[in-house]
Amino acid sequence: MTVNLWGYNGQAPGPTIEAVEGDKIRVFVTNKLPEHTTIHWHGMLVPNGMDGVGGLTQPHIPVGKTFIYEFQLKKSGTFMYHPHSDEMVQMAMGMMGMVVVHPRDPALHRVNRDYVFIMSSYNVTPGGSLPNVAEMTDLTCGRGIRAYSPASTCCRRDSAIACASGWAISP
Ligand SMILES: [Cu+2]
Repeated sequence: MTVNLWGYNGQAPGPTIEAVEGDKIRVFVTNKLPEHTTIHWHGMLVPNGMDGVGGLTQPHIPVGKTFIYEFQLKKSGTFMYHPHSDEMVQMAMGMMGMVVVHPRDPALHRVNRDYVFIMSSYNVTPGGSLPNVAEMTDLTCGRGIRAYSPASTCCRRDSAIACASGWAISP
């Protein structure tokens, strides 16, 4: 079965961004969708202008244009990114991804390997190739507590995403 989704760098969910606490990251977002978009950094402490809420903290990124997000990673943890621009449609089309910020101090929460899972469901009619974006497929999944921060601006569809991290602890 092949389903046409929207995503990042040709994939949905988008690539996992990994960096270290204290690093400054720069993300170039070129909008190749048929409508405007943004990226919101779910649960992350970022300057207001980098928070990605279209029409509120920044202008929507028009079709064909590039916006550069640049901010320092203030805290370690596992986070999400997704649009806050027609988000019900764009997330239902697959636009979401994860950010793993490793602690600056490797002795903090020492792990051998960090696994990230992102799960979402799509309602695709048999024989079809597009998700039905009007279908609310949420409320069946849990949410990883490390991926949620009450400080972030959040959208209802976030409950459609189950985020979890697994850690292989050294003996
Ligand atoms: Cu969110």
